[in-house]
Amino acid sequence: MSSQSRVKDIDEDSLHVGPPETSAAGLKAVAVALQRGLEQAGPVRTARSLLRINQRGGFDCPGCAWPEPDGHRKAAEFCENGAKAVAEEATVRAVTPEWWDGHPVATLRDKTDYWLSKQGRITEPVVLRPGDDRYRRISWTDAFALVAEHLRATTPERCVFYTSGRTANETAFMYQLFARSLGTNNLPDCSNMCHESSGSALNPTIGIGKGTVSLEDIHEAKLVFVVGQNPGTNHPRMLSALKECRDRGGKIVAVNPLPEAGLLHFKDPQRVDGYVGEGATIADEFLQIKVGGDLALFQALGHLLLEAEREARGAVVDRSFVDSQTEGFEAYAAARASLDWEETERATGLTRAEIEATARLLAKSKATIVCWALGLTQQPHSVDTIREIVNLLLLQGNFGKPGAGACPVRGHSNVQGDRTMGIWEKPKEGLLAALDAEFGIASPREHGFDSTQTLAAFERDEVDVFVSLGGNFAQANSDTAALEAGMQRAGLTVHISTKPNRSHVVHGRTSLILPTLGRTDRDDKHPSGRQFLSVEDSMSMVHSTQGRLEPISEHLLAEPVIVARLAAATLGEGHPVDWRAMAEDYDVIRDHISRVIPGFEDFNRRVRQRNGFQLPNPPRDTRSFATEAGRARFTVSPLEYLEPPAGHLILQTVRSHDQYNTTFYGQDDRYRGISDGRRVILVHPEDLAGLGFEDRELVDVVSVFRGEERRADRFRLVAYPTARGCAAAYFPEANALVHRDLVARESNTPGFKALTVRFERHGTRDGAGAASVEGGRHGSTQPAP
Ligand SMILES: Nc1nc2c(c(=O)[nH]1)N[C@H]1C(S)=C(S)[C@@H](COP(=O)(O)OP(=O)(O)OC[C@H]3O[C@@H](n4cnc5c(=O)[nH]c(N)nc54)[C@H](O)[C@@H]3O)O[C@H]1N2
Ligand SMILES: Nc1nc2c(c(=O)[nH]1)N[C@H]1C(S)=C(S)[C@@H](COP(=O)(O)OP(=O)(O)OC[C@H]3O[C@@H](n4cnc5c(=O)[nH]c(N)nc54)[C@H](O)[C@@H]3O)O[C@H]1N2
Ligand SMILES: [Mo]
Repeated sequence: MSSQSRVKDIDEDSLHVGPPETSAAGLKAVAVALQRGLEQAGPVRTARSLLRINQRGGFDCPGCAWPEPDGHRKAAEFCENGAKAVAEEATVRAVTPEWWDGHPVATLRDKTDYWLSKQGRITEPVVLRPGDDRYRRISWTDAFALVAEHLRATTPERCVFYTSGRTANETAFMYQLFARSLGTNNLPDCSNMCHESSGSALNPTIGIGKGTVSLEDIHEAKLVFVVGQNPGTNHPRMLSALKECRDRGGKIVAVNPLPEAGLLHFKDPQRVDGYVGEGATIADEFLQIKVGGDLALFQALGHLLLEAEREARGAVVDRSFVDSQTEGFEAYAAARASLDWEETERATGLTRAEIEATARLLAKSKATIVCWALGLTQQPHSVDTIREIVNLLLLQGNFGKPGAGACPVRGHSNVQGDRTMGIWEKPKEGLLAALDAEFGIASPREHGFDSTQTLAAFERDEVDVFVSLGGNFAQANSDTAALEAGMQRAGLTVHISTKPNRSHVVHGRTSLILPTLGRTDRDDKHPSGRQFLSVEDSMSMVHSTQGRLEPISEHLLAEPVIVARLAAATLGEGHPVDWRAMAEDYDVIRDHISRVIPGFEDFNRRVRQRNGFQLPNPPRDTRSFATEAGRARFTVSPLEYLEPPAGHLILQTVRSHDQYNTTFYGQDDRYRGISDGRRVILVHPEDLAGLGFEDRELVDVVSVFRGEERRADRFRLVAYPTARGCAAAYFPEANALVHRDLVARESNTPGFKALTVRFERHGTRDGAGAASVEGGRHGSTQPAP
């Protein structure tokens, strides 16, 4: 057995709970980052990679989509979690064909994603054939031929091409071109589960599905809302921008059910004075809202702004902007003319005084930005909530002026770019027509599956081939048990991956794992020499990314090469697209993109500029709105919030400080004081008492949706200062509880932050002992390491 299989898996019985921290970053963050790097990659690779993160000519941090400052980059423009992401990829631990041979998949199904990922980087393609019990080595040529055989044996609408948002622009462009050449728009991606609600709200109201601010705007804003977001963990470099804003006199309002450390104080690890004391204050106001209460909050703020405007005409509402650039104001003003304060306080968990104080800050501010992330996107009424943010911004003319705008803070480092490149199950006609004209293909017009529809298609046995460009679909999506069972009935699953994960071991009847170069790896096996790729950040900046590290294995192929060879093998000689030319020289891909995707004209030259280039953004650039009416739209939504029945709480799911989505870097959720265990549910102490449970009690969790129940066993209750009536658990442990039909209206994004749950003392259920979905995969049943 190889040495790394001695990695100790999570043992839930070792759970440790201490007090939550009240400030983020600081010296500890630097120390943890370096230690993880040294453990995984050794000193030389750690130094080489950390010095190149987010530097010109270096690689884009695979951690998150927060932009890089373009004026003066610090020597190390990195954060603890970016460094951990890099260590995870730069590891020298190897998962070889011999490793797979020593680990039949049945044994791997008992492991957590922590253990799987810690085994290291996959070094060669492997296949698992029907009837076999483990993955075995396969040549690249045979692997591509096998996929081609399966794709050709079925019809395109039974094939699904999933993308995770780390995929670079060039790869994403080729991948969607491949799917459409084959004849399907089945292009679900992680953004279906992430910020889809933001796009669904922004596109029809402001004419673009992206944010409208730049990093400089955050610095210049007079007021920044940080709503439903935990930047200290998930976008740590954002804290520097918020601090800069405060240093220049701006105010910050944080809205969150959890008092997240990074929202309270920040110790700048780039500055010596950032190491001591409690750090700089981040939030001037912290609104500890109930999960799902934001729509009520933003409606109340709109009401109060209109009231303030009535008292001092012209002081609050930007009438000339509203009159010349928007429509729907009268209906909006009428809908917000009255307010039921009692219901607002119940929906938000906030007091009228708190909301009024926030409204005064807002009324006074001449430049406001609202930032938000998943706390707003994963609830039934998410799209309404985000439209309500747009209403507020429109009222005060907060578009197209410095320091103002909408800022959905994206997740995966290129999730926004993937959509720009055409990864979308509902493509616009313009894109398809441009593809057809450029390549002489006939793209299908029928819309494809998003991630939720893919889950349903798996359940109905309508998926023959599932190709996954990165990601861990089985763990990322809802209804884990049903999804895994469905995936296992598919004919072929293909995973283009860097590291082992759960999706590899709940595979289709035939399964392939195709190992690829990552962001940090050098990509130089091309006739025209070393290649680079490009990405788009949360603020629509496109720039190059190029790895420098020696790849862990000579057998790895770059993602564009894998996609090109898959396509060539499947579509055959006579196909009009020259896949090989694109794989040999990425400039060829970029030339195609420059003719197909608006905003990418002269791509090859502009991507080589010092800081790349910014994509056009009409609301920001020219205060114009490419909606149907050519104006920004006010909208009216009914009030909606989450109210659990008696004996139940609303459960939201969050990331720990030591994970990247379904990959766990470690077991230390430092800021929340929780370590060495993940099956926990954070509950307010008074709610615990009210429900008759005690801190640290072991419970089984039951979720309820439209009369159906889902169960997940053995979670530890932890008394925690969350908002009343609400609870929090980690993603993905809680995904087994999410019913597939619990989704946001319009965007179809799973309701990962809107579960209704109750607890049962572990083992006290009628007929206790019946296996439940996740019952077999908790620490205490792990085989001894
Ligand atoms: N280190 C690290 N970085 C990451 C990731 C990672 O896993 N690890 N993931 C990346 C990805 S793909 C994404 S999408 C982003 C995610 O970034 P975040 O959105 O910050 O991620 P979550 O952990 O889901 O945190 C959601 C936050 O919203 C709050 N919240 C929950 N419900 C509500 C609500 O109803 N109202 C309000 N106002 N707040 C609420 C939660 O308490 C929590 O603070 O991060 C990206 N960056
Ligand atoms: N309950 C709950 N569920 C959620 C969420 C939540 O907040 N709560 N958040 C949702 C969100 S926002 C998202 S974005 C999804 C995430 O869903 P995914 O994007 O599908 O999941 P990840 O965990 O980011 O994918 C990790 C895997 O990607 C592979 N990988 C890493 N780097 C590379 C690379 O460079 N190339 C390739 N080809 N592969 C690579 C590795 O094999 C690794 O195992 O999960 C969603 N699920
Ligand atoms: Mo995400």
